[in-house]
Amino acid sequence: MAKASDLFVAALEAEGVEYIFGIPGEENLDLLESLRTSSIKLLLTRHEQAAGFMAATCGRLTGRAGVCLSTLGPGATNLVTAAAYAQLGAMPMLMITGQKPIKTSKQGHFQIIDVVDTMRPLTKYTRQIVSAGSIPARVREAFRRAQMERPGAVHLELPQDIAGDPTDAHLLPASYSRRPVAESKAIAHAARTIADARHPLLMIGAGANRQTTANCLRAFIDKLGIPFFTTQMGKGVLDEDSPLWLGNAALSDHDFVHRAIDSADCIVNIGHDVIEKPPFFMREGRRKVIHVNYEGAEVDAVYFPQIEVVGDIANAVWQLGEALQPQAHWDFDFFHRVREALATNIAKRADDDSFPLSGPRLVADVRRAMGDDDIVCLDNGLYKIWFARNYRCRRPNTLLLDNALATMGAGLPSAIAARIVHPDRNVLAVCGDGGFMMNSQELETAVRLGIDLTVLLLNDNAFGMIKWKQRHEDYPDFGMDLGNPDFVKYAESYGARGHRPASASEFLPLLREAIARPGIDLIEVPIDYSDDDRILNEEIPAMSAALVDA
Ligand SMILES: Cc1ncc(C[n+]2csc(CCOP(=O)(O)OP(=O)(O)O)c2C)c(N)n1
Repeated sequence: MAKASDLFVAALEAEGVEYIFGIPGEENLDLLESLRTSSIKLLLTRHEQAAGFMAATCGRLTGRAGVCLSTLGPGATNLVTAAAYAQLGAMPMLMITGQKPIKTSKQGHFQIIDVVDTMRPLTKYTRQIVSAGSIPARVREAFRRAQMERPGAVHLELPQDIAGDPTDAHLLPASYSRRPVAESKAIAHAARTIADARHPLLMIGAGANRQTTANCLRAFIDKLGIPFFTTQMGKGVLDEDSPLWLGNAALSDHDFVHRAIDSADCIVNIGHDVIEKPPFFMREGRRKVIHVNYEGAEVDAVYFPQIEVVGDIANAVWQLGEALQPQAHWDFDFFHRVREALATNIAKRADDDSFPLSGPRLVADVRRAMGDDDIVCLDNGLYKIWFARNYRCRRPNTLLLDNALATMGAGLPSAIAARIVHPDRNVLAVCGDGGFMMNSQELETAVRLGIDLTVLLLNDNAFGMIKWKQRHEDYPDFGMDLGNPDFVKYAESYGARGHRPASASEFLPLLREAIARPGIDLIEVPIDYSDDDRILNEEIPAMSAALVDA
């Protein structure tokens, strides 16, 4: 007979779990003891929310469920935002929570909330383990659900008394399974529609960044020469230095890329996830939208594709590539003019030496400092628009941003997780002063774990993104300004290094040194968003309109 918690941990090992992020409570003590002697590393964090963000990011980068742990009640409710983050962002993640004994308990209702039901709208699967014998099936099913398309969050509650029970149950082997592929008539119909179009365009979405679709997509565009743009979470699937890259749909409308979208008569949406902010507005009429994804399109007022190709994305792209030849009547001239205009526009502000730093200069310098495989992890703030728009990714999943829950507070935890998954790559967290302070305590986690990391802290002493929207909507300035600690001293108090450049030209050398140095460096960069509204809402729309009129 084995102890239930030992069997539980053996089941996690069999699923390939290498580490668990979290904070235990007394209800997890059996599980903790079983972990102590296992191959799995327990990585303590300073807040369960951060543990969840880390686990979700591990899932996002590996395709295998990242695992986090908390106690019952307050620990479990602290996981709620991370559950939503994983669920909306399609990141495979397992949350394990403890619970008071369920057979007899001397503690009444102390600390008890219904965690299983709390997690129901935020997960694909949430179960209490009611007997030791059910552990193998529950754990296997949790991983299967978390990892299958569309991936997301799952939750298992292991009550204290069940964890200590004896059991003779055996683990269940994983099944061999392949994703279904798109049916040949759907492929033929889509291929005919693309071939018949005059200005076809590809859109690469979040789903294409999950599985290995990059090789098939590269072969597809190399053969056919069809230009592409991306959603925020589709960035990096294809090299954005490609002459076929037309930009990112980071803004809602009127950027250069939207002029290309407006003139396309067929858009092939590869891996579009409706959870992302709509990358373009649908139009009734002649323009055809083809949905290529693991699942059918969820139709709503902002998304109603006419053709659906449902099945494994890489296979669908390969089949489409086989079925198509470049067509003499395809006309991409306007798209190429859009690309040149965007490139000129991005280059124009890349050396802006105003200080506090501007968003475009910041992004240009980060790109100069980071290698092709290095990873930038964004928190959530106004700078996200500049990164999505101006940062050209060269490899899949090298700009981790959240255009799904779009939560603040995930920048630093996701960067810690990215470095754990990829210790051979440089990792940079980019946070606003607002978002950073939501999980800044994880600097201690990073220092304790000996993680090499650079943190860019963009300081405008405000909730800049909302301040921008407030100003744009002509409200008076109210409720947005913050006081802040001395971030250099704050970093130093954790045992990290703190820096603050005094001019635009000091920033890049400082960043390069920080990236090259082991340990943790925090660079506080004063940032100026005061011109962003004019640039994003007046200058760019006017310039892109001129392109159409030309
Ligand atoms: C957890 C959470 N709370 C509130 C918001 C709403 N929100 C979005 S961006 C933002 C301001 C972010 O400020 P900061 O991190 O300083 O970045 P900045 O925009 O100033 O660069 C707020 C409050 C959110 N997305 N997530």
